[in-house]
Amino acid sequence: MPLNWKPLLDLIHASDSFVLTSHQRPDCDALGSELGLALALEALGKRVRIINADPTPPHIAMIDPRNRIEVLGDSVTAADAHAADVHLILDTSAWQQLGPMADVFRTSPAKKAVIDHHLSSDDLAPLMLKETSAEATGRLVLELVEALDIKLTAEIATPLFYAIATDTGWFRFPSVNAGTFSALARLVEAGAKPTEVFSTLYDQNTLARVQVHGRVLEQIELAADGRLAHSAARIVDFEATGAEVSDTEDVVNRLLSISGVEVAVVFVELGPERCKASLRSRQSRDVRRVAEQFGGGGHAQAAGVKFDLPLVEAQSQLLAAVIASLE
Ligand SMILES: [Mn+2]
Repeated sequence: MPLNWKPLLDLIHASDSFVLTSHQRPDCDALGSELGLALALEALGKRVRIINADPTPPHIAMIDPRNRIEVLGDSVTAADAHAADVHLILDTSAWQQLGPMADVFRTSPAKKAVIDHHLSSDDLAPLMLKETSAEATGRLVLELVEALDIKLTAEIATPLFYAIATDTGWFRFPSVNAGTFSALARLVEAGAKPTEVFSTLYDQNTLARVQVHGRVLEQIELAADGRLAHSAARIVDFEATGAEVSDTEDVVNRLLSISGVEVAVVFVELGPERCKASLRSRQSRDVRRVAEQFGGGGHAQAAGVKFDLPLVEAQSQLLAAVIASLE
């Protein structure tokens, strides 16, 4: 990848203290990039704090075994962040995604740089190290660590493995190439353990979660000649299983795995006149446009809508719009 790391290497070598930040609702690429880079900079004798706007979600907390990521407003203030020589933003280049850290960053007297792979881009800092073809920010951090000539340890390699594995959907997204596997090989040689990473991420379901998925899968209906699959999790399903609404998060992807299905929708009943819907689609279809008709939004292949309507009413309106979009 043709990024010129020299200006950032110079900045790093000339500085002593660093604050690393990423986007709100941080994912494994955000957190893994922060942790990998923090440990690498510490290997150079630098002082590093990781300060995010949001806490690490509990289901990925094991990426940070020493619990060193701080949350703005909890143990750390804007003034603490301003005390650093350098402020680095990882895995976003949009002011909006920084939440309350945006103001901290804007008003900081620190030198600033961004390392990111997203398309959307504000001019956050004079030093923007962006490579939109990179499969993960973790991949760019690995390149930086190697450019700094720091020995990869298991501690540095493991969070970077989390970052690349999750941002590539475990090595299957179109961004993946031979270079991805060569980077992963270096991380595994350094001590990252794919089996352990996978297991800490995906073998942590509760019985209730698996059971509520079962109820959603049992009720799948096909429409539009098998091109639309839809189902619902009702209040009664939550009561029967003891599952939480958040337990239904990814079940919609199972509906999309049915051969011939182009759009999948899972409704979740939240109350007598309140529900939401998750939409997923294959690349030929854009579900964001359908979601936007009802005030929702998201991405072309993954969108969501909230309704202040009874479940049956929301179902008939949204499914009619999806079917119309398939014509
Ligand atoms: Mn990312």
